[in-house]
Amino acid sequence: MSNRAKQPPLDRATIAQFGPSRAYAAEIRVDAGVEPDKTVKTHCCFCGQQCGLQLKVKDNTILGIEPWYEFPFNRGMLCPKGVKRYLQQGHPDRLLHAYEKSSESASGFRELSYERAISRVAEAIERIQTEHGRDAFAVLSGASLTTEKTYLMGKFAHMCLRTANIDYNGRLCMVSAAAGNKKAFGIDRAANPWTDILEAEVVLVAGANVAECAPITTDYIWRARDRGAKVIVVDPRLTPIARTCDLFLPVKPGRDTALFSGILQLMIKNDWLDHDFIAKKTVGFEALARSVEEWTPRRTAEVTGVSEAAIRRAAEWWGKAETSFLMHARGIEHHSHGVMNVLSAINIVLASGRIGRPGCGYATITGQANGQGGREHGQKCDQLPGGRDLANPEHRAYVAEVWGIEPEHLPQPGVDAYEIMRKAHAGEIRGLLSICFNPVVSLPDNNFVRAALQKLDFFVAIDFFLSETARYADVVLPGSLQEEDEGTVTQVEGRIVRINKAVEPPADARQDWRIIQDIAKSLGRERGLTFDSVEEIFEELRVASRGGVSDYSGVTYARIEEHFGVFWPCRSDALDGAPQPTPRGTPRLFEPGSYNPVAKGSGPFYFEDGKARFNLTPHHDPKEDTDEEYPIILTTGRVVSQFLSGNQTRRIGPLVDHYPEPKVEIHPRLAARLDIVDGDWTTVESRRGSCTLRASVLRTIRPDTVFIPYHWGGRKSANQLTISAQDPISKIPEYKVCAVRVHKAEAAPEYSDKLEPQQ
Ligand SMILES: Nc1nc2c(c(=O)[nH]1)N[C@H]1C(S)=C(S)[C@@H](COP(=O)(O)OP(=O)(O)OC[C@H]3O[C@@H](n4cnc5c(=O)[nH]c(N)nc54)[C@H](O)[C@@H]3O)O[C@H]1N2
Ligand SMILES: Nc1nc2c(c(=O)[nH]1)N[C@H]1C(S)=C(S)[C@@H](COP(=O)(O)OP(=O)(O)OC[C@H]3O[C@@H](n4cnc5c(=O)[nH]c(N)nc54)[C@H](O)[C@@H]3O)O[C@H]1N2
Ligand code: SF4
Ligand SMILES: [Mo]
Repeated sequence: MSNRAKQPPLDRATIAQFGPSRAYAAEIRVDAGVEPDKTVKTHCCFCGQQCGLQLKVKDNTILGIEPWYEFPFNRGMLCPKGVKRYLQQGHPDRLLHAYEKSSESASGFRELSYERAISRVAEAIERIQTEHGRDAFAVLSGASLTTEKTYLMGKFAHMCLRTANIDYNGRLCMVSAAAGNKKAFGIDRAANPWTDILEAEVVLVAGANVAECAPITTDYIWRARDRGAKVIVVDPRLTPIARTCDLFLPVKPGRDTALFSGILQLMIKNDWLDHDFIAKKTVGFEALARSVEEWTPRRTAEVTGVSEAAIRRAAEWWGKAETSFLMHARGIEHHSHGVMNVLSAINIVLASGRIGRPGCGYATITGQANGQGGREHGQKCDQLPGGRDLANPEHRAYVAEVWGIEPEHLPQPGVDAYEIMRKAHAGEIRGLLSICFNPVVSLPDNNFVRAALQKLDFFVAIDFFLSETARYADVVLPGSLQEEDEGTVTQVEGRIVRINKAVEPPADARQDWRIIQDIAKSLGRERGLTFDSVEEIFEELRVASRGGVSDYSGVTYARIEEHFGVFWPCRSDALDGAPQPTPRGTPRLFEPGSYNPVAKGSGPFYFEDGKARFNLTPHHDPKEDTDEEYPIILTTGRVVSQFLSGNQTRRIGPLVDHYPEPKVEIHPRLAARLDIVDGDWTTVESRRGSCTLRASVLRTIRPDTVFIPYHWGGRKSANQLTISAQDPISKIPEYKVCAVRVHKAEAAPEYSDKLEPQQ
């Protein structure tokens, strides 16, 4: 219960928080002097920080939020999105019923009963799989779903539909980091809890706009800085965190491998290395050392656009530090050589020996709410629960046994999310179920994606707001908001936390896992998909993950509640001869004696010999570099008040007011050359599409680069321009570099400044 003073009565300010337009005019039901029936401790539905907060609930309505000061990660702090998230519930755009496509209705859809919608989906699946084979029906899933749901989605695809083709939106997000971490450490998780940031002498932030995208992490970095840490930021833009750093390296987009190789070259030359660690705990250093010899400061400066002096200073600070923390995010990962970038960052961590100790850390910053848990339990195209591999016979046998099927029953690995679109376009995939994914906005070169969706025989989307993607669906099913269900998610540190249910889904809307089970039942293939509760799913997931790298077998809901989360791997008490798990699991990886199901030797890393791997990381230019025709680099990303495809945050008035429209960030020198002034309508063209937006002329970006945030659809979508080139290992798209030309628009576009939340 709130012990704060009562809120003032409904007033203009309160109404204003819903924003100006009807689309944002959520029913006014603010906490205006109303005492809630209950407050529910849970977590934010948006990013991977997974801030703890409390929802205030009265009569199945969320009135607002209260801080949850005791939750240790964010200690009550929230960013603007977390504060306003509750305005989604009861929003007039909320899908309350199932819909089917109809040419007779002006909206293009007509309502149908939930039961009829489910049987339409089942009939379509049956027909497509009978006529075209099981793999002709594909599934796209999402990492904003709870871990229980992601586990269920993998089981639904692999055991019920028996299709090879399931993949998820983390393909656009975490896969370069995941592949790099697995190659170097054998495990894919932040190596340290965030409290280790506070102990670091040097904090290196590469390709991460932490102040806008991982806001709570800013607090950790600033607290470290207050204790004397030096902060180094690598980004083509002077982001808010960069404005407060000690050393800024304004790298040219797509050149991070060269930069890290240059730093390593200086570390070797000056002997800023941990020889003991390298000898005892790693393999591959010699070959790497030879390969980076060519990365002299001069050459590194030429390729990266960062001054030699800055490179030398970064290497010296990093090289000489006693403790340090390196973190990176999509800025180095969204590339056709994203895995190489990640590996080159890991190389300088391993060479320093500063990992697996207090104050010595490394992490990739997880993006989506469950970007971590959502990539562990079988909704990736090559994966089974527990981080197991679909291609590995032992792994198949283990999971098949848990599921009570023969291993041959499991399909072989399928294709990635973008390849699913290519196969749809080619007519090989005929049907698609998409849940928690808005590919029409979020995939690169999205004119192609739209064309692919139009070729499908049948498409069903499960969402709570009609997304740009759901508009292409034959059937739309009303799923659940995060606050309408319970479960677990794994946040940025590898900490598994509890999502608690605050309200019931309205009208015909159903919890997502029930919808999936209803489809299975209607297909007559419900075996293994008859769970009665979310906890029952979790209990099975514990068994299915046991012995895998992502081992959750020792995690229980009660333990999570008791300890403000449990860090995986956490093995079951019940395993023969296993050590008792520490109640909080494994907050810091790679410590001597910490649980490791893979290493047979004495080393702490997740390979049989227990040793980490150095990897060779040759530099490659981006797939589409600039040329005379397209002379400017486009890079894309985020702003603080909008989230991902924007299907949620473009409906929250105060967030829209904060940043209503995408703008093109452009340096004054480039703007002057193009005769563009701040606020001018500006056309950005690539080989794939063009987009006219207002210019935001500012000094915080490299003059050879423009930046557009991608949270909008239709004609405002940055992904009309981006390239579908992918990393060969991780298959992540190259969102961070393509070539464009820029000019002042002849006239304002017809959509002008109008707010278009639902185009
Ligand atoms: N407000 C908000 N927060 C979010 C999200 C959101 O949509 N909105 N999304 C969440 C998700 S899913 C994710 S993945 C994370 C993403 O979090 P971030 O990765 O921090 O965000 P981005 O804006 O995608 O890119 C980060 C930075 O990379 C820089 N960059 C571009 N090209 C390069 C390059 O070649 N090298 C380097 N070193 N840097 C480069 C950009 O200038 C940008 O500042 O944020 C999460 N948090
Ligand atoms: N140009 C460019 N493009 C990018 C990026 C970039 O930096 N630049 N970043 C990429 C990254 S890192 C990411 S993560 C992707 C994200 O791309 P998407 O995953 O497509 O974006 P979301 O907005 O999360 O889409 C999720 C959809 O599911 C719905 N949804 C959310 N939660 C739930 C739920 O619990 N149940 C159900 N049923 N539905 C739910 C939302 O309403 C929304 O329509 O975008 C990528 N696209
Ligand atoms: S969006 Fe991320 S940082 Fe902001 S409140 Fe939610 S979880 Fe915390
Ligand atoms: Mo992401």
